[in-house]
Order: sequence, then structure tokens, then C-alpha cells
Amino acid sequence: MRTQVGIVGAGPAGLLLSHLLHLEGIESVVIETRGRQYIEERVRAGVLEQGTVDLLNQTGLGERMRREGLVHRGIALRFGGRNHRLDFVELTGGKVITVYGQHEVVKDLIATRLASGGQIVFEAEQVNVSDLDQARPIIRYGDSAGTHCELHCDFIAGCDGGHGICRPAIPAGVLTTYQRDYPFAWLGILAESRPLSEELIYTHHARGFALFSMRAPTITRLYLQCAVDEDIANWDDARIWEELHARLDDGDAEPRLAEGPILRKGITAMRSLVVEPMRYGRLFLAGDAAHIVPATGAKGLNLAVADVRVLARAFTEYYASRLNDQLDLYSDTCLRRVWKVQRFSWWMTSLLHRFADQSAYDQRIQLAELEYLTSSRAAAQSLAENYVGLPIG
Ligand code: RFL
Ligand code: PHB
Repeated sequence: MRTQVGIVGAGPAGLLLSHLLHLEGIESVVIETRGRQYIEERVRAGVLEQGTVDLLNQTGLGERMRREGLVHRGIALRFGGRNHRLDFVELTGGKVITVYGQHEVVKDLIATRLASGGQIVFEAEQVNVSDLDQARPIIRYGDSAGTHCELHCDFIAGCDGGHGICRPAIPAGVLTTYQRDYPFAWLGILAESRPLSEELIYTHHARGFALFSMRAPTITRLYLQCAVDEDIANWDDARIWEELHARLDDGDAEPRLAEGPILRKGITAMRSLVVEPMRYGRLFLAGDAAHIVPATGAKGLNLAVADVRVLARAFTEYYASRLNDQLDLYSDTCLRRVWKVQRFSWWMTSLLHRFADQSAYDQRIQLAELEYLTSSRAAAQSLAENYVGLPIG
């Protein structure tokens, strides 16, 4: 088989790239190891930046998001037992964020791609990429019938996430890896319960960070900072609620957290990673395949969207005029934004979590920074402009 762009991974990066290329008349095939149902139900990110929402709307993907997405005009920072609201609309000259689950974006993308004849191979086995520095790189895989398939491509987009095969397929010595692993993780739940607030609440607490978020008016998403090697089996529902109450209901803020049936629970590692460059030969890495951020800044999905927007533009220029200029600039263009978003995610993480080696002095500095953020317009504006999303290069 032949295609113009072979895409490894049907996460938001791979699917959106395929959609953007289709709109420009460029053909692609997406190869994914998981089944359709699995990726449509995988609960992950939930916060879309204004730029992500605008892109989905402009490219015909926004119909259900406009109906079901929850527009949030700000967030709250909770510390010292009180909520302090940051009004993004006021601080950024009108920008908002939208709460709409990543798996809903994925569902919309799959439906749109399939409706326009897009090719997505689900449940591919033993996917590998080769000939990356040759004129026709190849993706090899076994299809669901067990047939060995070869896809010959002009280019390959490695959109296979943080544990994929594209990044490791690049020869040793080509990439420089920058990495930080945090000494804690997040325990996340999805619960059927009345929301604690209409907006997200990021909580600094002596027992550790907690986050109130949501997916729908009656579905809450809650996170607790936990040990890096935490075993979810040690957390029955009663213990989870007890710890959430201790961190989120501490102080005088009303209403109190409402309990409800827990639909999902899981542990998420907190780490930062960047590889440079985001390209080798005819392989281009995008999204989590190239960089990972801790979830505190709500940036991973949005960063993946920003990458594929730049990559789609570069492929469009190449197929229109055979010019490589934009493709050659791809990595540098993305990395300028990636590092700013790394900084923001690292900063939010450092500000809000409890570190094992933290002294009483360090904790007072965190609280002083939170006080500063909620009393200085300049400081609040800096958080707000990063949270709603920096411009795409
Ligand atoms: P994905 O979504 O991981 O998709 C990669 C796809 O590649 C497939 N794959 C392969 N396919 C073929 N061959 C192989 N060898 C393959 N190996 C893997 C996988 O099955 C998968 O379908 O990467 P992508 O597209 O780059 O998207 C990145 C985002 O998923 C990620 O950054 C976000 O989910 C991060 N994130 C958040 N981002 C936000 O913007 N806002 C948030 O609020 C937010 N919250 C979160 C998050 C991530 C979390 N977890 C679970 C890591 C909250 C959590 C809990
Ligand atoms: C979520 O709703 O899953 C969520 C929201 C904000 C974050 C991380 C995750 O910073």
C-alpha cells in the first residue's frame, strides 16, 4: 500500500493531523494498536484552550462541542481554606477555556474521518517504522486478520504518545532528551455527583494537592496528589472521599464536596519530557511522542493540537510547491512554544504540590506566591494568559 503521510497513533494528535491533511487534499492512513471502543472511552484530559476550540470550530469539528462543552470563564485557587477566583475573561481580554473530554474530541474526530472516507486501521499488531532517512519510509504492521501489511509513505508522523515506537526508532545519538520525574503522582476519579463549583478548583493543602474538575453538569473529575508508587488497590471509595473532603472541604467555603458513585479510578504519573529535534529524516514526532507535561497546567492535549497544526501547514506547503522550508522549520517552531508550556506546567506543579523534602520555609514561600497571584493583577494575568493558551507559532 502507498500513502502520502503515514500516521502512527489514533490519539488526538494523529486523528487531527489526518483531518487537517484531508481538508488540504492530502491523503493519509492512521495505524493504531488499540480498538476503536477503547480509545473512544479512554478518560484523559478535559480542558481545551481557546485556540484549540477555535481550530476545532474552524475545521468543522465543533458541532457537538458547542452543544455539550462547558465554557469556563475562570478558575479558583484554593489555599488557607478559602477560594480565590481568577477571572480569565477580564484578565485576557475575553478569552475562555472549554471543558470537553479528550475522548469526546477523539469520538468526533473518528466519526468525521470515517464519514469522509478516511482510513484508520484499528488493532494493528507489531507496528514498526523503518527507512526513516530514505525517500520512502515504511510502516509495517499486522492487521486484525493477521496479514502482514506494508505502508510505503512520503512521510511518517509519529503520533503514538509517550510509550510508542516512533521515538525509540530514531537512531541513538540523534535526539537530546530533557526529563524531570516528579516525586508524586495523581490519583484521579470520575464520579457521578453534584459539582462542588461551576469552575475548576486547584487546591494547595498541607496534606497535598487536590483538583476539582468535571466532565458534565453531573459528572465530576477529582484528583489527589499521592505517592509516586501508590497502589490503587489500597484506595477503596471511602478512603478516596475521606481524603478529598480533608483537602477540598477544609475551611469555610461552601458548598461542600458531594459524594456519589465512583465510575473510574486510576493513577497518573507526573513527569516532564522533551526531545530535540522533533524530527529525524522523514519522521516527524508530534504530541506526547515528542514531549510530556505534568497534568497540572492542563496542557498535554493542547500542545499536541498546536504541533499538528504546524505540521499540517508544513505538509500543505510541501505538496503545493515541493518546498521543504516549513518542514525544516517544524521542530524549531514547535519547540519554542513547547518550552514555554513546559515552564508553565513545571511552575504550576511546583507551586501547588507538597514535596517530601519541603521545609516549613518552602511552604510559606508557596503560600506567599499564591497570595501574590491572587492580589496582583500582573501576576494573575501571567497565569491567565498561559492557562487560556499562548499563541501558536
Ligand atoms: P495519545 O493520546 O497518547 O495517543 C497516542 C495513540 O497512539 C497509540 N499507540 C500506537 N499506535 C500504533 N502503534 C504503536 N506502537 C502505538 N503505541 C501507542 C495509542 O494507543 C494512542 O491511541 O497521544 P497524543 O495524541 O499525543 O495526545 C496527547 C494527550 O493524550 C495527552 O497529552 C493528554 O491526555 C494529557 N493530559 C491533559 N492534557 C490537557 O491538555 N488537558 C488536561 O486537562 C489533561 N489532563 C492528561 C490529563 C493526561 C492524563 N493522563 C492519563 C496521562 C489528565 C490525565 C489523567
Ligand atoms: C481534568 O479535568 O481532567 C483536568 C483538568 C485540569 C487539569 C488536569 C486535568 O489541570
